[in-house]
Amino acid sequence: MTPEEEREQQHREKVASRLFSGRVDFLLSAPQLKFLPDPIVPEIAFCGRSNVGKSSLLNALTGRKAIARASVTPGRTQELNFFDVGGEPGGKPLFRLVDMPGYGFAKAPVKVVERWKNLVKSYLRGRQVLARNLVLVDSRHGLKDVDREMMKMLDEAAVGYRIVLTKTDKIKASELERVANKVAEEARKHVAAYPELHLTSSEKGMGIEALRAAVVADALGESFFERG
Ligand SMILES: Nc1nc2c(ncn2[C@@H]2O[C@H](COP(=O)(O)OP(=O)(O)OP(=O)(O)O)[C@@H](O)[C@H]2O)c(=O)[nH]1
Ligand SMILES: [Mg+2]
Repeated sequence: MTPEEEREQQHREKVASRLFSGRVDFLLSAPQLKFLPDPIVPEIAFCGRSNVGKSSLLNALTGRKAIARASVTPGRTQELNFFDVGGEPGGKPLFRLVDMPGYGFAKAPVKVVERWKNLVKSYLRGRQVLARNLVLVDSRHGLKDVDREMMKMLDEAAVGYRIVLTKTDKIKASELERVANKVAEEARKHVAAYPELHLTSSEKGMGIEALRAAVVADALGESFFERG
């Protein structure tokens, strides 16, 4: 990055962090499609395998310790959970974050898994206001077949997504580089995937500010950062 680009990026991160330090409210949990909120603002969805760190990342981005668990069983999201970001409390938000149930949860009964899967798929395929997906991948494990399946589905639905490596505090830098290169190489074969990966740790804060800026840009456009 040139010094000019670096200043611009710092500005974007500052604007995004200020937005997230304002209003973030839990809106509702939707166990079925018919309970989705009216599609009135852009939405950014968090998907990924069970336990990959979706709810933790949502907490880290919003700077709230446990907002993504306010209304759900700890550590196991079972519904689509919507959060209003920006705007006046009680009024129309600027955009929404959507915490999703994880896929590939082996211990859940088959019927329950099928129900979550259908809910997630229907939402991802049919939601007009869905601006972007974050596909979370555990940095220790890299891509698994269930992730590839999800990415293929998003490619087909033509829903753009960012791949976010999580829990980077848990592995060595050399190992992280190896996994990141491998995932990036595979991502290039997926038409709807962003070429650059996000390396994050919700625990240590790594990559969180940059991801905040990316999420705000995806939801509201680059013009939101314009000075003046
Ligand atoms: N060390 C470390 N642990 C993390 C990080 N992010 C999440 N975890 C831990 O990983 C576990 C799962 O995190 P969740 O955020 O509940 O994962 P999830 O993807 O929402 O899980 P489901 O809702 O079941 O799909 C928790 O014990 C977290 O504390 C991280 O960046 N670093
Ligand atoms: Mg969760």
